[in-house]
Amino acid sequence: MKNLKKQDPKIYNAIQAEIKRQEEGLELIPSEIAASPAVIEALGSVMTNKYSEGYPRKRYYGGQANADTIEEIAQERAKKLFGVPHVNVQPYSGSPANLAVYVATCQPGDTVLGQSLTDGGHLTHGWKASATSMFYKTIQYHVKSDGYLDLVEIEKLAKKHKPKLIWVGATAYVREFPFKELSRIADSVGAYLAADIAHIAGLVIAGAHKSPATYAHIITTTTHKTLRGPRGGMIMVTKKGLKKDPELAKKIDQAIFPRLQGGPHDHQTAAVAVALGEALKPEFKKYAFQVVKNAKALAKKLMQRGVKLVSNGTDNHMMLIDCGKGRGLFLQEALEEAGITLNKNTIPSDPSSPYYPSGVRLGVPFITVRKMKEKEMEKVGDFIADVLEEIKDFKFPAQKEDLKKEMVTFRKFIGKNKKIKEVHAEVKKLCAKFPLYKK
Ligand code: DSN
Repeated sequence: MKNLKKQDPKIYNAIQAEIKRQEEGLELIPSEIAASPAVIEALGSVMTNKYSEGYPRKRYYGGQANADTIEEIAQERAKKLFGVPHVNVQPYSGSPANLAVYVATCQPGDTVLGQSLTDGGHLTHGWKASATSMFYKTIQYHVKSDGYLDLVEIEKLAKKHKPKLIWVGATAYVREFPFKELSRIADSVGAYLAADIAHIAGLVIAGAHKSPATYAHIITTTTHKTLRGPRGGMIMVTKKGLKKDPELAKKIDQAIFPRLQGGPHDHQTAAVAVALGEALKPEFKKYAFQVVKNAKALAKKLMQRGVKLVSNGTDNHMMLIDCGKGRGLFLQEALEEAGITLNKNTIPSDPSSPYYPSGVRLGVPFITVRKMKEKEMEKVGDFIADVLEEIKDFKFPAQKEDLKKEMVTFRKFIGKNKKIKEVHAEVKKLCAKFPLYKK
């Protein structure tokens, strides 16, 4: 980065500080991962200079030979990995990809069924704060008290509201998605079934999680989570989707361009192609299965230490800790002080609110890419349990007005706490043994 260093030291220094933060800390946000240096090189390439509105060999600008090559390679690799006949690799990210599914399958005002945000669903699956609920009539389904999807409720809602589109997939769900059951429900009411596998895409292509390819009509994903690519999105149309509507692939492509987006981000497409190339290698399969083994090992350790997990474990790469009413923020901040990054999150039937939720969400893709295994997960589990133990006396105040004062006391406490400092030193020691980019 010699040019950046000379020209813009402020930005250069912030990037260097971020490299240090990622190298020295445990990144446990389940939607994050460390992309490979090859992916980052493609992302930082001159492909960012190009405009390519349209699709390969049908563009609105000249000079497309290389952009076409790149996009076609990305498409071919994705089709092979996911076992689908059609893919669009142009969505800027997951939310625009999901919006394109609405545009392709529904008319404004149509009914759509999706998992409630507070039960782990995504904003774009019809949550009230998302634009999807402004343009469509959105109905939300839930999980049961054991943390598993409530299939009885889903079927009831589908029969009652006759949705045009049903979403399966979530951002904070720790169990396998019942694609087959959801497909039966969607078929029984003539709805499209869209599987949003953003979180688990890497696990799906490796076979570490069931694939929705034979059950859903449409599959969406981001490319930057377990798939280990750059930020981006993809929409796939399955054989089943084309059978339901032979025009579906065309409708999806039109929804992305020209309806929702302009020129694709060619540098992003190049990096997606590189990541998909990596995912075709045998090492990727090993990594994906290790992700699940690591998550299960971490969940086991946490539960042995008395930490309460939603649904008592995990089937995928993530877990949810139930920290008690409104205490998610406390644990997030205390762990950050110890060099461990994760995010506060609602838990099913959360007694608090999305901004002051009662849980935290954590996952292992990032630390698995660093080559940490079950032995290290035991240590990570101890770090988390130790910090949770230190802050056990802090409760979410009964009166919300007292929160500001409580947070001042809490932040002073975690800033000075000896045990948290010790954990931080141990975190740094562990991370130094598993370098990320500094080999
Ligand atoms: N923000 C993503 C996540 O963290 O799961 C979902 O969009």
